[in-house]
Amino acid sequence: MKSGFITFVGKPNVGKSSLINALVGEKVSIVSPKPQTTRDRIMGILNESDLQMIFVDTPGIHRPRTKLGEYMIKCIKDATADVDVIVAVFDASKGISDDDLNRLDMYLQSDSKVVVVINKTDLVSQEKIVGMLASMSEYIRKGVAEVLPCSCRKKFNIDELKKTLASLLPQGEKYFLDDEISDKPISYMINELIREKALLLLQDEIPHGLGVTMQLYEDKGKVINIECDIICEKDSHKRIIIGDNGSMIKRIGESARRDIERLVGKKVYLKLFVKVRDDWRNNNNFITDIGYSHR
Ligand SMILES: Nc1nc2c(ncn2[C@@H]2O[C@H](COP(=O)(O)OP(=O)(O)OP(=O)(O)O)[C@@H](O)[C@H]2O)c(=O)[nH]1
Ligand SMILES: [Mg+2]
Repeated sequence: MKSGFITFVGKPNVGKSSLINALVGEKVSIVSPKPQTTRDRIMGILNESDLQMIFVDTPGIHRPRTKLGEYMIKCIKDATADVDVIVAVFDASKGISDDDLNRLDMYLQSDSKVVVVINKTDLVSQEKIVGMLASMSEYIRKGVAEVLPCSCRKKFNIDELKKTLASLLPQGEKYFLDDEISDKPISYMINELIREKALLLLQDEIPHGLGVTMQLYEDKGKVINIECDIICEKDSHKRIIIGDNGSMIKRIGESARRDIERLVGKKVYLKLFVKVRDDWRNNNNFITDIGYSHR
């Protein structure tokens, strides 16, 4: 039996959450084209008869400007300490910066094994990929266990990545029960799905300031009644989220409900409300209330 923790790190939007969802085969972490979609440490668990892989998703590395941002950076630090493998993810279309390389050196100084994934290879030429792989050869000498080009979009090398990561795990017993796919409760996953739909449907200036809290979860047997608040920071945002005659909130709700029904395996009645909470991302108590806390 092999088991262990594998943390994915990298800049915002490189595809960390997409890779973890592809490896687990379920949507455990939300995905959007907007940077800083993931705000927390989220575990996605893959079980096989003789193997348990615990993939740890993290927020994208950025310079924090709010208390929530500081929490996100702390998540990355906590999630890279004492894990079996650190997977440094890069976006092939963006290249690898000196900053990225400094961080890679830092991971190599830890006790964790280090794997490099160059994701989104579908966006660049074969030549560019070959060049990036060549530039990584020095890091193989420095101790990087493997450098893998991947594409979530084309499902390229995902199985190869899984095999590589499994081979790096130590012998050990399972940490989670076989039917668990995440360390987060169902309410957290539902709130996140609603946030994902809002991120996908709303304009650029609003999404960073959005939060979702659950007010009601009532399992009536065949159906589940759920009520959630979408929290934003300005009245003008509230108007946009609601939309003309409630059209936008309706779209967010319908799209979220479909995903939630898939997750819970039952019919769902979802009611959404929009609330304004001035500068909530700088209010530590509210950040904890909204579910961003793993201590
Ligand atoms: N073309 C292409 N797009 C991809 C690939 N993998 C992910 N994406 C897209 O890239 C965007 C960001 O993906 P995420 O998985 O949310 O990225 P992330 O690194 O988790 O981002 P943060 O949580 O913000 O740090 C989404 O629009 C994905 O659909 C890929 O292999 N190719
Ligand atoms: Mg993410």
